[in-house]
Amino acid sequence: MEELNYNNPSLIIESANLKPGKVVWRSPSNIAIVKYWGKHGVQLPRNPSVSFTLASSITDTLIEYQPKETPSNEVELELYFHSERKEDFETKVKKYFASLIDIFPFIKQMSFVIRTGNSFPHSAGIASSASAMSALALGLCSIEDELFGGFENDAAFDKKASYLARLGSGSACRSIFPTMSVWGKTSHVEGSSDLYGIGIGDMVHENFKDFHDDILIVSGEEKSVSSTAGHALMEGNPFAEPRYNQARTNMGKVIAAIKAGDLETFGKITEEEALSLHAMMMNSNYLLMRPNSLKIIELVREYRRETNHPIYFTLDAGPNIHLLYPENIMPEVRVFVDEQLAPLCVDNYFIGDWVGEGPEQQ
Ligand code: 2P0
Repeated sequence: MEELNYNNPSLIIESANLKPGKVVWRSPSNIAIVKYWGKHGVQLPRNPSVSFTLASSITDTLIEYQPKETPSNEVELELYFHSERKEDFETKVKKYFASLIDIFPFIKQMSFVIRTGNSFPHSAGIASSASAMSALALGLCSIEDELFGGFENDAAFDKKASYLARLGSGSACRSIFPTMSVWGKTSHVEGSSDLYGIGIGDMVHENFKDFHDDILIVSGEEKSVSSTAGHALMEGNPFAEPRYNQARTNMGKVIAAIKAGDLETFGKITEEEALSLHAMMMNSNYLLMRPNSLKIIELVREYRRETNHPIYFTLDAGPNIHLLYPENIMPEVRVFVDEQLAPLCVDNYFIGDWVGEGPEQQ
């Protein structure tokens, strides 16, 4: 595997130069087409994955830093989520920062206050780890940039941010780039790596660049199995190896379809991947779909048969349905969603999202 060592003992500030500062990043969530499900080592994927970067499902994160009153090896950090101290998330971020001290020794010299919030309601049941952890990783890279400079170019910055985001949450490393990203070594994409995501926007056919993702909220309940537990379950799953091979093969097929603008192949693989992910969970005795998830899937397939429209579903490791389709059929699809699918959602709620331009520094 590729060697990449970001450990850098020289990222320590002379105490005379320690000054307070702040950075703000807005970073999006992403939706996987070929799914990452199963990991090993330090946040390394068992198979490559590819995702759409979203536009409206975002996390805003402000990191304020100031010199510690007394230097120590402890991470000093307070975290406010939508203006309220959130201790469980704070503990997670503290651990994350502590794990990065060899890469960013300046973490030990500072005390941090993090103010963060999501555009989507907590009850939407959307995994926020991709947007949240990518925003934090970008923030830390910006602090490095402000204090030490030294990034050769934007690509070097993005690569490091993606690497660090991966250490926070695997899927987060795909949120750094516009349009679409690939994470995990695959012969089908040059430059791909298990260590960080790469942007593949330049190889995406026009047909996919204006895709919509209507996220249909079938249940707002907490996930019954966390991602960490879900990945771990793959270790004892007798279908794990065939599943990883299926994902590797699907990467080849879907990357070719993404380049060629082949909506049909794209759609077939997208749905197969979603159902295969859920089949893995069912094999571990978890049923993550709800009755309305299945009703929506049936309705989408029926609507596709009747209209011939390129409209496809996918799911994360939960009951909500992501409805993927191109902009040109949006007016018609929205009638279908409003009349037939929204009534199957909690309070008729869905989030109209679309393919996005990636993170922004504020
Ligand atoms: C994905 N998911 O590719 C897959 C599909 C959910 C279903 O990546 O343990 O939160 O933080 O590395 O990234 C969710 O897992 O897991 C996920 P960790 P993560 O988007």
